[in-house]
Amino acid sequence: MTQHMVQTKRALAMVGSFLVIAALACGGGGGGGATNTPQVNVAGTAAALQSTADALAKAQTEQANVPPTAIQLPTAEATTETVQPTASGPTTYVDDFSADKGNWEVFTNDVGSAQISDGVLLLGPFKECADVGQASAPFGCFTQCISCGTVSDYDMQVDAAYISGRSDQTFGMVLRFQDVNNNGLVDKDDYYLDFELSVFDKFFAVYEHLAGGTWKTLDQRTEDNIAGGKQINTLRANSTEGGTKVALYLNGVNVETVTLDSASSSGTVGLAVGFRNMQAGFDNFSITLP
Ligand SMILES: [Ca+2]
Repeated sequence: MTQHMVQTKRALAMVGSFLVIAALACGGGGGGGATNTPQVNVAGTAAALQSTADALAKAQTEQANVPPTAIQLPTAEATTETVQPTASGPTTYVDDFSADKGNWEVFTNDVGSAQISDGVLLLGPFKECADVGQASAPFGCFTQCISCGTVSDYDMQVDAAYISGRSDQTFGMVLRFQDVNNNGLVDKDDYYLDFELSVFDKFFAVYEHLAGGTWKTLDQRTEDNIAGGKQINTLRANSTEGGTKVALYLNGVNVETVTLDSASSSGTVGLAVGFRNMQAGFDNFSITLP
């Protein structure tokens, strides 16, 4: 437990680092003041730079051909429009788990383990993380995506498969986690929401933990679209409207859409096994942020 907490604190410290890196990366497109800076290796940027150079050359030519009395200063609005960088679009972050790039909480201790190995994130088996839905002890059978940060609107997807242990347990995605006391566990005052499936009984469930200590099962239904055994199932969650609406998909089928209040509209995301004594594997994670 302690090691997990330490890992979590280390992990959270890295969130800030990633955000700084992300901000720098995002700012690269607008920081084109220095000419011929080679670090932005994007075809669209090169095309935009060429287009700008062409436009400047054209403008200079036109200015040279116009009598001085006819030159007009650009209006403030026109100037603003000219210097505005191209609006940034959605950012997609992907992880194929080919290596541990520091994007996830990884740990191995007496409680359980989350490890990146052979191109897969292996989660569990856990011994002491309690079970989802039980208020008697903090729940911790999950790993948070460090690099994803705290998010509201997102489109997240992952391939998941049962690996070993009790096959009638559930596993899936953490949709939202508000870790009030910052220990990486779902405690009484934390908000938590996940989306899990069982390959044995072929059902899915949406588990919610409310601040105050109450667990709720928002939905739990059989779903024929779930692939059984050790086959891969693709989970997707599309969180929209400021994080208050989350559409859930199993293998491309929208199986549930939950509505949340604004107090629950942001948090971290991750991967989970809902109960002890099971190991699940995850691959091809992606999340798109607006
Ligand atoms: Ca906590």
